[in-house]
Amino acid sequence: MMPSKVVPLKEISRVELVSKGHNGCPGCGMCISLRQALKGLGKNTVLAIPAGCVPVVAGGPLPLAGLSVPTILCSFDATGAFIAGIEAALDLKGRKKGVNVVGFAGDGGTADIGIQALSGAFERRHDIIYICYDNEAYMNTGIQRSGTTPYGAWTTTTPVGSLKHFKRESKKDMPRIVAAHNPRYVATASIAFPGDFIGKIKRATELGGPSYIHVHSPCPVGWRFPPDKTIEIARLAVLTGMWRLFEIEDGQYRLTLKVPKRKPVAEYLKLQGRFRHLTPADIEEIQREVDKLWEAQPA
Ligand SMILES: Cc1ncc(C[n+]2csc(CCOP(=O)(O)OP(=O)(O)O)c2C)c(N)n1
Ligand code: SF4
Repeated sequence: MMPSKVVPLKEISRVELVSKGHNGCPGCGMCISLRQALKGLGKNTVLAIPAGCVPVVAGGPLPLAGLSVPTILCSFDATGAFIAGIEAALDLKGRKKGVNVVGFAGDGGTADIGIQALSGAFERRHDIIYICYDNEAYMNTGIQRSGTTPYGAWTTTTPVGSLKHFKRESKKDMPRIVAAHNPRYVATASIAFPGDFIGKIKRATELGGPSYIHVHSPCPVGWRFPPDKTIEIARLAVLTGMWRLFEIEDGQYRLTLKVPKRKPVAEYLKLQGRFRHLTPADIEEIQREVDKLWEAQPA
């Protein structure tokens, strides 16, 4: 296994493949994920994006918005099938060399409705890169719960009134589900660690897929925090152990960021309105679960 290399900040590409003036919300973590991902991928990339917030950025009014790579808007449930088909067609025409075929989909489009197409594409071992931006809910249609919404969170389908109906189920572990397909590469990433994220994207492009990268992407609108806190919250997710940075290359696991002394999860939770209703006992419960998960997983 060759570990991915953290790209030093001054070596990150200055080329902007996401246009200025797009329609994404201020402080949107998904927009930052997309911008960072494309800096790692470069312009020889074909992108498939399903319904969700990402088409808002890719398909705004010209000439203000758009992406400077060929992009196809695919159906919500079929990102995996679209990129598999694009890759097969490029191969047939002898035009695949040097081209990254990439799906960039939300957690709803990946962990819930798109999981079958993703699983099929990975089982058939297509040379593709699938990036899931995880804003932990269906944001574009109004903040509904998804399989990756964490335990304890308010969403419009896990509402909190006098009865506390917050999300009772834990976060679906999508990277491990994909890892069970034995792809070339699986990694998690965070927009607060762009050098690590871009290094992992580059590793995926070198390997020749299938590769999967799951990037944690805070959403100020759905998580209820001011737009200037996006990176602070993304960083706290990692430093509290709520989000873990690792990679698995050809089955070999490696933690890519060691956190010697994790901060209390309360520091992460208290900055977000979606967790405002939690009692100290609820927070202790979340802390216990994070500790258990951290101890159970390889270091
Ligand atoms: C088959 C199908 N079902 C439902 C929808 C409606 N829909 C559009 S975007 C979306 C939510 C997408 O959520 P996610 O993938 O998490 O991306 P986000 O909106 O958070 O960016 C839904 C349910 C659709 N377009 N197609
Ligand atoms: S709702 Fe959230 S994910 Fe969607 S564009 Fe706005 S900040 Fe980004």
